[in-house]
Amino acid sequence: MALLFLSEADPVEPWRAALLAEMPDLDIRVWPDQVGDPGDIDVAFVWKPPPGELARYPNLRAILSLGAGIDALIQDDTLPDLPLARMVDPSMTSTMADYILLSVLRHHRHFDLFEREQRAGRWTFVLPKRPEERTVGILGLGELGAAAATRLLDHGFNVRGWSRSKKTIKGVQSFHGQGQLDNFLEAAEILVCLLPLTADTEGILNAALFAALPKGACLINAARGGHLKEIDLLDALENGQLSAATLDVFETEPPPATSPLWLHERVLMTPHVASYCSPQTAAKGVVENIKRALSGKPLRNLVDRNRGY
Ligand code: NDP
Ligand code: OXD
Repeated sequence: MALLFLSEADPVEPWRAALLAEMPDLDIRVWPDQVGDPGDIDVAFVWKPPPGELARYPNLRAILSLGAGIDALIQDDTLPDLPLARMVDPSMTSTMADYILLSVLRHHRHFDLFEREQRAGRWTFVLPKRPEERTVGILGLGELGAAAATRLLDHGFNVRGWSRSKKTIKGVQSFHGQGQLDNFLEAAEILVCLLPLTADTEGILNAALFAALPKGACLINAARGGHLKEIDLLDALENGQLSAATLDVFETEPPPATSPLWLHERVLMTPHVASYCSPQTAAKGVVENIKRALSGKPLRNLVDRNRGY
């Protein structure tokens, strides 16, 4: 049994230690130098493999993603038609909930305003509302969205979420489907995007959606750059429909030096760090999936390729 480890973003050593602690006889082959015979590879554990690369392994049985979002993987037409699992990890879930709470509080407590006012040499005194008086809307109530919703609820915010199917999360108002999107948006003073990037959700953060939000709403996008029409965001910030944005993800990462987002006084950019997985907490689930792949059992956190997530 050999596992291909392929990522230019994740150092292998912490993964090697954590995976071997769970499965001491695992043969880990690190791409590109330690692959050996491609025919030896049973399972691939990957983040953004070069297009075409995974088609080179004739005995591959499953693909495990190092990331929660698998949009880049399934855009590769040559990706073998094998079971594909996305990453679900307690550390990833909890660091995302932290990021969303931090970003929501920054807007809710007017720190975005205070940062601008300080730079302008102005002492501007504004008191926030109570969290109970602030409605936060979350697009996507899956693994990450549901955890963020619960963290915000614990903090006293009024939380609503939108998903494909109806959800029952205590205290969270659930909206679902295209037909309920406008109702969901009409009260969302702070809008968080935690959707997967699919054909249905690409470009969803656009002028029409912004127009359905309360005037002066804030946007937090921690999902994918492809969800956002940047030009529409810039217009909405210009005309006051949106008052501020926090962006963790971009169409091109990093954005080109010419992007107006870099210096925009109402935009906070973070470098795709909203959440991160920890080999120590994720290894158990990865090894469980390796064993499932080897014994032909269905993978956990299996991606439905037709749905796109
Ligand atoms: P999940 O698959 O667990 O959840 C996705 C949610 O989106 C579900 O609630 C799903 O609805 C909903 N959804 C999907 N399509 C639609 C649609 N067309 N209309 C309405 N709702 C829809 O994903 P995760 O929570 O694990 O991750 C979400 C995304 O977060 C990832 O795909 C990735 O892009 C991003 N991400 C970003 C990171 C960062 O550091 N910035 C790190 C990790 C992930 P339903 O439940 O009904 O199926
Ligand atoms: C992602 C990740 O999907 O970092 O963005 O896992």
